[in-house]
This record gives sequence, C-alpha cells and structure tokens, in this order.
Amino acid sequence: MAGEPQADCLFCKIVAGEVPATVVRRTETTVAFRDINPQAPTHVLVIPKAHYPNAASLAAAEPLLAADLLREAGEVAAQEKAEAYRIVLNTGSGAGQTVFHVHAHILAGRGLEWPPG
Ligand code: D5M
Repeated sequence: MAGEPQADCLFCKIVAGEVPATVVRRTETTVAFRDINPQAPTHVLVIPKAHYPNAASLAAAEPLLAADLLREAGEVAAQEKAEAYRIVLNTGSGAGQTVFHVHAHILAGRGLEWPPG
C-alpha cells in the first residue's frame, strides 16, 4: 500500500532505527539526519517517515505530508543557522537519485553555484 515501509529501503530502515544515522530533528511525520557523504559544511536529508519514491508521488498522494517535508527543510536550515541554503529533490537516476525514498537535501555553509552540475 502507498506509504507503507519497504523491506529493501535504506531510509525506511533509518526511520525504523535499524540503520544508524545522525538524526538532527524528528517530528511525528519526518526525520532529518546528516548525509553520510556531505557535499557542503551543512548537508542534512529530510525524509517523510512514510515511504514514497519521489517528491511527485508524495505530493500526489499526501499533499499535507509534502508540506511537512518543506516546512521541516526550513526548520533544519534555521536550526543549522543557515542564512542561505539550497533544497534539492533529485528525481530519477538520471538526475542523481540513488535512494528511492523521497528526501530533501538541505545544503548550506558554502557558495552554491547556479546552474547546479
Ligand atoms: O541522495 C542520497 C543521499 O543519501 C546521498 O547523498 C548519500 C546519502 N546516504 C546514503 N546512505 C546514507 C546513510 N546510511 N546515512 C545518511 N546518508 C546516506 P540522492 O539524491 O538519492 O543521490
């Protein structure tokens, strides 16, 4: 069923506490943790606890949960004292998505170029 935990999903395992992560914030619906391979001095991932493969499928099925994800991105940025930051939602392997449980990257703490690579 949509949103249910997937046995083979790394981020579902982080939600369940079966894989360790450096959690920086947790709400009823989301978890935020440091990226294991940081691309900036601040690099945090925000995920919904529910499993959706990407942002579009999350927003289509649970728009309020998609809003939670964006609100939490802002809360993480504030907690990290990021004055400027980038929220990235890679969608599809061609765009660099490697984990198919939707996650918002919060990147801050260095100059961020435009367009991104
Ligand atoms: O981003 C997937 C991100 O997930 C990538 O930046 C590495 C990160 N990652 C992978 N495994 C872990 C664990 N175990 N903890 C924390 N972060 C992790 P994507 O947009 O799919 O390329």
